[in-house]
Amino acid sequence: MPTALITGITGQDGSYLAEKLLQEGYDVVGMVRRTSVINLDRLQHIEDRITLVQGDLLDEVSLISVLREFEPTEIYNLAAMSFVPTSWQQPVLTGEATALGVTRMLDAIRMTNKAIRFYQASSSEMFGKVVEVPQRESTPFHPRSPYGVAKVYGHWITVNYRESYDMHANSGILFNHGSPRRGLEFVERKISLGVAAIKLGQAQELRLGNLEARRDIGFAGDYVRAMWQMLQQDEPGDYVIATGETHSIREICETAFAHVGLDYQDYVVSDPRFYRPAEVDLLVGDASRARETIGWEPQMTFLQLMQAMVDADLQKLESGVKMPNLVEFTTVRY
Ligand code: NAP
Ligand code: G4F
Repeated sequence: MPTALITGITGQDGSYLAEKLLQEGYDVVGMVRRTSVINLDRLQHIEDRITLVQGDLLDEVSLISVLREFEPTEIYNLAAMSFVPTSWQQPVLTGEATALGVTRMLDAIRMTNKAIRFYQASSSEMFGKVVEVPQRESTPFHPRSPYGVAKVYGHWITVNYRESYDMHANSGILFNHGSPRRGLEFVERKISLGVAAIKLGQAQELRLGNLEARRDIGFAGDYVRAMWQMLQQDEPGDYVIATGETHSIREICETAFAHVGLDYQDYVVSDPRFYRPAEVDLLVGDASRARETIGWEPQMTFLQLMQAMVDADLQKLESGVKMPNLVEFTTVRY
């Protein structure tokens, strides 16, 4: 059986990708960083079918030893400091993990086995202050946060290792994608959870930042399929993965509240504490290359995604799960 290594396996995408690779018949190895509490919530249902190993993108020695021990044929580098607001508070850490971490992994591959196929989790945040609409692979980058800058570095170092060392190094430029497993602080999950809490009488309002920003949002399960498809091609490349539709945060609220029969205007409060020092106003991707070259298409619509997320959060809260206070937890002091 082929072996695939996933960094960031404890994250949203890591869990969906692990499921996909198991279905495709891989031995799945997941790299997990050391934490004082082991958090494998997203992997509970497949924990006995995967191998977990300690390692950290900040530590190249750990990467080399994981590669030597497990000899993967494919590596999916999903690990990163992935929350944009935190990147202003922790810009150096963001650069170490999200940017230099990519070099550490690419170099570990170069030193152990150059034939390993590599996927880098690049981001539409690289387009930032967009210079064309929709954004495609050729659109110039203008990142608007330390996170976006770090992802631009990760993208270009991937391209450089491909060109310098003839490696099968791929950059997937993925637009926003959520799911019921999305981190609680990202806007579509914060909204689905807020709607569920309000519907059940556990909250009275939902405090958000800029409601006018627009995002192209798909389902994580569809997006991890694209990652796998990229590594099955004879030639490596860069691909935009997006739905081609864009929705404002206000529309996300409208959709999610309407699903439980409520009007968002009665509950949503725009709170300056959630505004960013520099905003990415409009993201909408053109995934034509992915459609034509690797045959990728999204399957879940925006409406289906938001409804599934609200339903999952209703179920979670009804079952008595306690959620953290998102206002205190994610308000960022710049
Ligand atoms: P996520 O849920 O935040 O998961 C991030 C993962 O990275 C977690 O497993 C985390 O481990 C791990 N990690 C962080 N720092 C690490 C380090 N120094 N060493 C090893 N592991 C580390 O993110 P996601 O939504 O699944 O996204 C996956 C990747 O795609 C990220 O690189 C993200 O930047 C990128 N991306 C995401 C989207 C999106 O909309 N979801 C779009 C474009 C690109 P812990 O569990 O220990 O924290
Ligand atoms: O959900 P967000 O925090 O996601 P953002 O910044 O677009 O980044 C996500 O997508 C990227 C791909 O484009 C990934 F690379 C990255 O790792 C991450 O997954 O914010 C989305 C928008 C922003 O414009 C923000 O200003 O929602 C706006 N927003 C309004 N109120 C809010 C809130 N965002 C958050 N997180 N919380 C709010 O209360």
